[in-house]
Amino acid sequence: MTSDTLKRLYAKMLRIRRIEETIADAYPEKHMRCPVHLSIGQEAVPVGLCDQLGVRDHIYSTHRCHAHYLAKEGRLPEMIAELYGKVTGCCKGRGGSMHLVQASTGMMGSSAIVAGTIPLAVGSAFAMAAEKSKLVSVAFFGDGASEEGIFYEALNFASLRKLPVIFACENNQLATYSPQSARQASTDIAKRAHAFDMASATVDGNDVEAVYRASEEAIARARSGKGPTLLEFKTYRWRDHVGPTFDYHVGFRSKEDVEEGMKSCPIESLEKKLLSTGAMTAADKGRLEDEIKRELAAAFKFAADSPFPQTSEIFNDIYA
Ligand SMILES: Cc1ncc(C[n+]2csc(CCOP(=O)(O)OP(=O)(O)O)c2C)c(N)n1
Repeated sequence: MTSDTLKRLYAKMLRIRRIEETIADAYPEKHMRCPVHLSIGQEAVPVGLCDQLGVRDHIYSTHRCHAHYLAKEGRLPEMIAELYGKVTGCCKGRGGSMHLVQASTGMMGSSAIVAGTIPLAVGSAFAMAAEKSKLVSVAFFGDGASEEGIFYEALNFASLRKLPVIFACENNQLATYSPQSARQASTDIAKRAHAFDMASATVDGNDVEAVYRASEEAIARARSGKGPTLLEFKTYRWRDHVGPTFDYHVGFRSKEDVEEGMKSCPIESLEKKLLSTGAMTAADKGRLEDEIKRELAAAFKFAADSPFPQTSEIFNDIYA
């Protein structure tokens, strides 16, 4: 991979990390009155995959959707405004953190119903195939979602029709506070594709280069009409399942466990590589940090200055 590509991936991961850290820091101010599920530690997956998608390719996400929205070039001010419940938010302030949608950038939906968006991604791929468009649809979901029946129905239909869809499982080894090994008879999620004659791979989800390469292959397979791929990215969630802090108090993992997990930080490892090869200097990194800070300050100001929706609009944009 060229150093330009690596620097771009690094910058995207760092930006998402800083955005989520800022959300965590600002959360106690109570301007964001929705639950937040942070992806801190998991940035390599959305960045390595979405970097190779075009604006017309579709992605679908979950309750943990900030990183997906941002990696797909979702606009930051509209995301923060959405978290503030403001009318300028990407869902007019009606969705909050778990329901980020921005059709213009190909972020087609996210939902708190575990596995709920997997069939929607298959539906997009069905339409893309019918239109012979060479577009790709991606379903991001967690290891917990792979326990839902709809996951298997979606795999079957996608493989049967050779649809251009990528099932991107972010296996952070936890569903709320329950470890994967306590819930699943086999923890090898990628292997489940075999039952449907589907291509699959297990990938180090903390290594953005590995994510990029595996995604490149899956995207090429989808665009050339050869069908879906199930990618299982092994990664690690640093913060609490929900909320801005950590979850040591819950008792299922210790501070030491989390510190061990943090050693595979996708950003730190790439940063070391870029600095040691001279592809990036400390001054370059400083400039990047300053740029992100300025962007964040402007986005939070935009959210704070925006109006709330009018009560009279409450029945707009709903099915009834
Ligand atoms: C259908 C359904 N069942 C249960 C829940 C409650 N719930 C919310 S998040 C979550 C865990 C999801 O774990 P995973 O899919 O691994 O995603 P992660 O939170 O690790 O990103 C559960 C069980 C829900 N929202 N929807």
